[in-house]
Amino acid sequence: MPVERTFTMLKPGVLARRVAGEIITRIERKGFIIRAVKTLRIDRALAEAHYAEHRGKDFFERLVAYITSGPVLAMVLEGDGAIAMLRKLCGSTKAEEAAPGTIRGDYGMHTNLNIIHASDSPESAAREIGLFFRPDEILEWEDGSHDWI
Ligand code: 3AN
Repeated sequence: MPVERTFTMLKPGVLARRVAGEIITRIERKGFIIRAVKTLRIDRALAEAHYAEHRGKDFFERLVAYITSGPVLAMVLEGDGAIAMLRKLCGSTKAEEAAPGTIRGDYGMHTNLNIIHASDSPESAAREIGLFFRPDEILEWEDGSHDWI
């Protein structure tokens, strides 16, 4: 699998519920390396840019209202096949379909309030990383663990 970067965001509620550490632990334990991390409060313009593909859908306004309702924790993750791997770790979009053991399956009852975003393609990952991080905020270093992760 090629080494990829992906974008993830722990959505509002995660910091308030004090579960950010648990979720980051799952991500790290799987083998992803954190290349960048920040907390921020998303404004409407960034929310609309991030979710541009959903503009016009019936849940768009609720989605923007939710994502701007409190601070989020954004990260750039790297790993072999990272984009598909993280989607698998997150589980299905619909709360009732997200399997137990996945992040969405274990941390939420409502699709419109799901707690994690993960890029769905290399194009989305590049676009989303660019929306949230400057190049100099993404750290490059060799941690020496590639053979065993
Ligand atoms: P994913 O986040 O799994 O890529 P998308 O891109 O289809 O799923 O949807 C983006 C976000 O919009 C979801 N994470 C979820 O919070 C919300 N969402 C998606 N579909 C619905 C829906 N039918 N009703 C309410 N909210 C939805």
